[in-house]
Amino acid sequence: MKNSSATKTITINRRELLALGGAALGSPVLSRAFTQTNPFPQAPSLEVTRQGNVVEATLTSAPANLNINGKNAQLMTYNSSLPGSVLRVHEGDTVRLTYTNNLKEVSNLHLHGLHISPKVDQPMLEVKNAESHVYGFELPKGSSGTYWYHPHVHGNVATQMAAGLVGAMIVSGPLDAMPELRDAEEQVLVLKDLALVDGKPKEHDMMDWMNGQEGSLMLVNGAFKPTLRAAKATLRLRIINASNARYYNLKLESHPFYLIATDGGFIEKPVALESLLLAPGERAEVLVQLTSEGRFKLQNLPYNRGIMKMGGMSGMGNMSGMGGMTGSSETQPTTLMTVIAPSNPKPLALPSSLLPVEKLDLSRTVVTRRIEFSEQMMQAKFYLNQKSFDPNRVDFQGKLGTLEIWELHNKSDMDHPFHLHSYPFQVIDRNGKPEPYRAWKDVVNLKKNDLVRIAVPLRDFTGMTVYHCHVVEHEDRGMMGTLQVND
Ligand SMILES: [Cu+2]
Repeated sequence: MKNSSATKTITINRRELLALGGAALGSPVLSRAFTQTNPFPQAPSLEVTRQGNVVEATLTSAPANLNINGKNAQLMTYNSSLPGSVLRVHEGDTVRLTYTNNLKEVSNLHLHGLHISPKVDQPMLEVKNAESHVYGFELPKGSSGTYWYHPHVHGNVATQMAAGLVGAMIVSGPLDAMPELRDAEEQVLVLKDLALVDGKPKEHDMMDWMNGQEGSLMLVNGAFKPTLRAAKATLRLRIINASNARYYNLKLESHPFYLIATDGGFIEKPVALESLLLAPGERAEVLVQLTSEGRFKLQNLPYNRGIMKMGGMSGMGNMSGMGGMTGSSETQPTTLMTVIAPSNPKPLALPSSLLPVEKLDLSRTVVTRRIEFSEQMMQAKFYLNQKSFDPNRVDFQGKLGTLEIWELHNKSDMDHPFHLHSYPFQVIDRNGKPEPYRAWKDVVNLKKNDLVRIAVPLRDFTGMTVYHCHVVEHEDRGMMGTLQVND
């Protein structure tokens, strides 16, 4: 959130309240003072200039002091806010995004999830201090959905994201006009945890590099446990896991989620879910039907991703600063935010169908590749096919316009979320079990021993890009490979 009065809380103690007189007790103003100490901050929109379908915007990464949960924090931000402002664009738009780096270290932008050329979304590009780079691209038809942006310079990703460099990107499209979606209350939820020590991002220690760093401040749009007073009885939540390593296993009290979109946009019809697991980098859009008045907690349920625990770590190097600051893998549900339903809520009907998702013809597959995930935990080294990332090595060469199957095999002891840039894929099956619905994805989680098969159409763009684990510490420590797509 902006460093403004947005985080100001209204506090009033019992004596002051009594002094105001008993008659005031039931007044809406006072009850709000008690229930809404941290208002839900709407993710601000990035200012854009639009001429027809040409959109221009600027993003600047720089150090900034922000008020996080009532305390000053020295972070790295896009345009001085946490999260960065939402870039809102439309299918078919031509976007000209000028990125300026005012950090004292190299950075760049990754436009996570967009099907755009790797020559634009260049993972190896380095934008130095005080330099700018223009990202120019066109948003393909059918790409409406929830995306995000973050840095991608190998070796700097984990520390820069841990310092706050994340932001949302929303591509709208024709389907958003259907009444069941248009008339819902849309909210963007950027889930970003922070590990702060003395108001600064905690320095990564060995455990952080091994497990990926989790922060005990689990923020929603930069706010700690905010309260959303819903104006409408149907919510459309666009949820982004923008955390370095934390998994979110979400549940809203007394309400199922109706999944309508995954990483790459709409699915064919809503799918009811009791809980929703989002690995780092993943997104989902869900509808929530608030059918009764009340306050409902959005909780993060415990999820075991197989991380190394302190107990087994005697004799390790620098373990300082662990304690409460690295709140990893909670064993109890944690409240992320609270939703207050409107009075006399009458939710909209669910859409009966959304968007057809292309059925890929797997008989046309030209190559089947295999990627094995492994780790040397004690050295915090992570490998794909026994190799550490080398930007000068081409790991896979693909042919433009062909369909590939990739077999992702997790032979390590912890979960790894696999991410491929520029080319969205579909999950075919997991350990031989077909996926329950068709969806475009750019992140898929691999549990220990999982063998997940994905179908990867190499469409529209040639160039060199990367695939990697989206626990960004693992990416920085080698768990990344290169894909060269040729004519
Ligand atoms: Cu990983």
